[in-house]
Amino acid sequence: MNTGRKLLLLIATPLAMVACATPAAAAVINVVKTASCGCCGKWVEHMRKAGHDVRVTNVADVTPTAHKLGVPDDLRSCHTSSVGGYAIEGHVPAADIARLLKEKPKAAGLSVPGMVAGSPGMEMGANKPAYQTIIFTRDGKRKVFAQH
Ligand SMILES: [Cu+2]
Repeated sequence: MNTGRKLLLLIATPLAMVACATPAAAAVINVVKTASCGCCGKWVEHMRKAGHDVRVTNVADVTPTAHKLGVPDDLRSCHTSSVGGYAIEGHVPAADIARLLKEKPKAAGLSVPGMVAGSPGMEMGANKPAYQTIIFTRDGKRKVFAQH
């Protein structure tokens, strides 16, 4: 290898590493789930693939965390996360979270209520019913944030 190429590699390699480690939407996401929840783990993988720093805490019961973060009971799912001061309930797609963090609306968080087939972490082949991501506030207001 000639000196010129070596030099180029020395410069290019750290740049490439920085580009991989810090995508634009990278954030710290704290996930609270039960140890036995398989689809929760798959959602964690989905978020990690999107470049986020996902930190998982396993608990016996997710409900106290969901209540603390202001998730209404009828919008509950299998796991509760927090990112940038927002609650993220259930299998919310990474793209919705990126938009939330960019737009920073006045809200408590996002939810994909229940366990919708076809949402990230709930892939079931061709079974992909339409579903909505709901945005909600602490005082009980909610509306559709995204249609999938
Ligand atoms: Cu789930």
